[in-house]
Amino acid sequence: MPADFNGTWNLVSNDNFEGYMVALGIDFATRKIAKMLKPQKVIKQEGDSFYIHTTSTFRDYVLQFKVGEEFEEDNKGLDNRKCKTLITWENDKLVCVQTGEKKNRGWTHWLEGDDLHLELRCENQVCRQVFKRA
Ligand code: ECB
Repeated sequence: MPADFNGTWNLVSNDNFEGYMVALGIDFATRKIAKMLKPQKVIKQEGDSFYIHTTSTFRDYVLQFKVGEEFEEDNKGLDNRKCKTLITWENDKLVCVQTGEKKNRGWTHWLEGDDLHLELRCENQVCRQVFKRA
């Protein structure tokens, strides 16, 4: 039985989101707004099928996938670059590789105590986000 990420989660910390956005080429004005946000994640998980809705007052992003099945991701409303995306289990961690124009792009989700962790990677930048149950 893999980890259970189901729930509604609120962002409580967001380390180096600025560096991650710069690596993605997000413009200054958008970064200024984006770094003020406190996004919420709604995660629905049934076995290896996932629905992750990241919501904020500024932009929303929905990702639906099955673990182990590569798909094309459009990153609409984020950097808008298309990637070939593959998410796999590494023990109880959900590891995403986003293959495309940007090197070393991807993310990892895991649970630690009552917290949801998300590490976002692009090129040489790592952003660390922590969420608590709403
Ligand atoms: C959708 C809320 C954040 C909106 C930020 C708006 C503009 C900044 C543009 C690009 C920055 C790149 C990413 C934003 C950070 C978080 C959004 C979702 C990150 C993500 O891919 O989460 C995964 C794992 O939970 C599911 O899509």
